Amino acid sequence: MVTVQDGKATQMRGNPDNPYTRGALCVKVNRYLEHAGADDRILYPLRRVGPKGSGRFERITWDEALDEISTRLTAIIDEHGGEAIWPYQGTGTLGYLQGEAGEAGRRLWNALGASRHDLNICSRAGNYGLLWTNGTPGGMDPENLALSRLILLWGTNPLTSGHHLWKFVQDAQKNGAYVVAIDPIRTRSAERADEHLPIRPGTDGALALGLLNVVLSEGAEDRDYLENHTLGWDEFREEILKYPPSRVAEITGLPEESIHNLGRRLAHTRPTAIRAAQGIQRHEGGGAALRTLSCIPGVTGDWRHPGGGIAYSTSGHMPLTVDTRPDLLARPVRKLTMTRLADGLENTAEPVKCLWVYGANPLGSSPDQVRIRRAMAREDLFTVVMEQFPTDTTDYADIVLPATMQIEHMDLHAGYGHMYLLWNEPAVEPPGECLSTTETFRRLARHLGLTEPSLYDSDLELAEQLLSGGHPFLEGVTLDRLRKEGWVRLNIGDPFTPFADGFPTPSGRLEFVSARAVAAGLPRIPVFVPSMTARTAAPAGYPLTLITPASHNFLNTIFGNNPELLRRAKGPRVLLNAEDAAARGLTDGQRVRVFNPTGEFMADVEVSDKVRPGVAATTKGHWAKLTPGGANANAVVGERDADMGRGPVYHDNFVQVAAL
Ligand SMILES: Nc1nc2c(c(=O)[nH]1)N[C@H]1C(S)=C(S)[C@@H](COP(=O)(O)OP(=O)(O)OC[C@H]3O[C@@H](n4cnc5c(=O)[nH]c(N)nc54)[C@H](O)[C@@H]3O)O[C@H]1N2
Ligand SMILES: Nc1nc2c(c(=O)[nH]1)N[C@H]1C(S)=C(S)[C@@H](COP(=O)(O)OP(=O)(O)OC[C@H]3O[C@@H](n4cnc5c(=O)[nH]c(N)nc54)[C@H](O)[C@@H]3O)O[C@H]1N2
Ligand SMILES: [Mo]
Repeated sequence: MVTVQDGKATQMRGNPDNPYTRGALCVKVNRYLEHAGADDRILYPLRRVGPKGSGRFERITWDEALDEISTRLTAIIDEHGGEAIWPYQGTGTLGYLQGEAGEAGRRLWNALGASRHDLNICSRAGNYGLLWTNGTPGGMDPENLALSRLILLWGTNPLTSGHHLWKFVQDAQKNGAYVVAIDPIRTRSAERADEHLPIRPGTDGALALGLLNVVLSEGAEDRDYLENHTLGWDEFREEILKYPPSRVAEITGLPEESIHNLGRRLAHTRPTAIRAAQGIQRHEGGGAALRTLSCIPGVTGDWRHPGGGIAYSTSGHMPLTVDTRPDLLARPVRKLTMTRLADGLENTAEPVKCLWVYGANPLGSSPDQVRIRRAMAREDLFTVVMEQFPTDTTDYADIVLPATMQIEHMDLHAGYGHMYLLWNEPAVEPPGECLSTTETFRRLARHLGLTEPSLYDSDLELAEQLLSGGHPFLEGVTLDRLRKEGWVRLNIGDPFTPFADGFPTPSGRLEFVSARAVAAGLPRIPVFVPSMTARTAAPAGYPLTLITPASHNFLNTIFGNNPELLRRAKGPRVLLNAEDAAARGLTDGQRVRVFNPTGEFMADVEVSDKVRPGVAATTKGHWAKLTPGGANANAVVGERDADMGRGPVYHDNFVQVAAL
């Protein structure tokens, strides 16, 4: 809710009537209006005047910008074909109109024959893991955590990365639920849990099998559920039997007793909810980890009970129709992978000649910063960035187009942590000459002389199309109602029991054995796949596993230039256990290099018992150019793939830490 006086937004609050947020905003969004009016906001189209990377620009008009873009794009398409254009869309906004959920702009890219873009940077490996088992990445309604008796916060730190969920955890705790955080770091959330299991990174699949091993020893598997609702139990059971707690203790670095105890709790507590989010799957075994975790409710029968099951992302349940008009493509085109930007730009056989970045900040957020920086400096690469702020990435743009923020444009949102649709009505006029994503693409289409009518659909027309699919979850959900009420809960019943009528898998059952996984080259049943750092001996000289989760003060790299939030973040820090700090002669507060053969960044050491020996922890989100040394944590993250969907491996890299 935004209060506007004389055309200016003066106050922003959460709506206390909203059942999911109950009116609370987070540390970052509390400063949203300050951010929208910040001095460094980009207000006009810009053309580069200095060398790439210098961030030196001159102001130009929209017409000049669109002329230059049209000329360059047309020449590139004539000479190299449309596939030489890479529309690099990120998660800056998840909106269905202006952002990634609706693949904003894709109709125009299809009309131009541009390469497709696989936005796999966030949750892809886990999505697949769940898909093989349940047929969908969607699972529990996170609100139902309030009904759980045992909650496993598995590789997620909701008090930092999605604090609305915490109210439901607290409701459950008040009703006597036991909460366990499984995380190599003792996070804010772990501190408020009843128990913290400081697992060795990348070994979660083994823990899941070990817990199920105890469930079997207790004779607590739900035989009726296994018989009637699952596929392949006998085979999966054999796998579970290979992981007694003693073996799992060795793999995970957890005390055998803790595994026994939690296994017994899991065996005898219904309903049990597993909340796993994206953190756990940012490593080479991430997909397999989610696949294994998602089998737990199949064994315990938890899907029978509201408050039982696994909650990962709710986006898999969203019933909106996104029509990107693939029929506008004259012929099939290649798909380029978001997490492989350096590789993509280094490809000389089929070169990328135009990189079009929107809602993304690859120089801050994508893996292998050093190579990306080098590749983006290529003089023959025409780079356009639609942005709100002068980021690390805009510094390499040829043309920067000023973009609106949430309070200035229209959007339809769903989100990935709840079961509502939300309408975003613009509250104020855009400042300067900022344009929304949809309007920018409509103007570009006109400038290019394209006649396809669907490229000119208005925001309201697009919203109507999104709601037009006739999905049962949309019964009673109209655009009018959304605009009037602001948000509408999907028509899913309350409490929502997603698999009451079976699973959307080929067999209609929860699949321990998956023929589709086999067809994708994966094992028939979930097996433990350790991360790279858990699987291989550390290379000489780089003994520490670095994990780089969400910062409390930034949203990915968004807000990374807000002075107050930067101050609160206290600079990039790297947490080291006292043992690891002492072995390197490092003291608390000391500035250090964190490095490996991929690159290096600087940070201040925090000596802390929050991390286990062998693990170093920092956060994502710091802008490279605002950091000493000009690099952030992604300078040491390799461009490697997770086991499924080519997901990124942000929490799966070996490093060394040393004094400057
Ligand atoms: N404040 C804030 N909130 C955010 C974001 C932000 O940048 N800042 N980003 C948003 C986005 S885009 C996303 S995708 C979500 C992500 O939110 P989360 O899923 O919570 O993801 P992460 O912060 O990456 O990691 C969560 C936890 O996983 C732990 N972890 C790392 N590796 C392992 C492992 O191998 N096993 C286990 N068990 N735990 C592990 C980390 O220590 C960390 O505490 O957050 C969203 N919310
Ligand atoms: N080391 C490390 N790196 C990570 C992660 C990690 O855990 N560790 N997490 C990864 C995850 S989960 C994600 S989702 C990615 C995010 O990576 P990206 O998708 O690149 O997201 P951001 O870095 O937040 O950059 C988004 C940019 O979009 C801009 N923006 C916001 N709204 C709009 C809009 O409406 N229009 C336009 N044109 N621009 C807009 C913002 O100003 C911002 O600069 O980062 C990944 N990077
Ligand atoms: Mo994400």
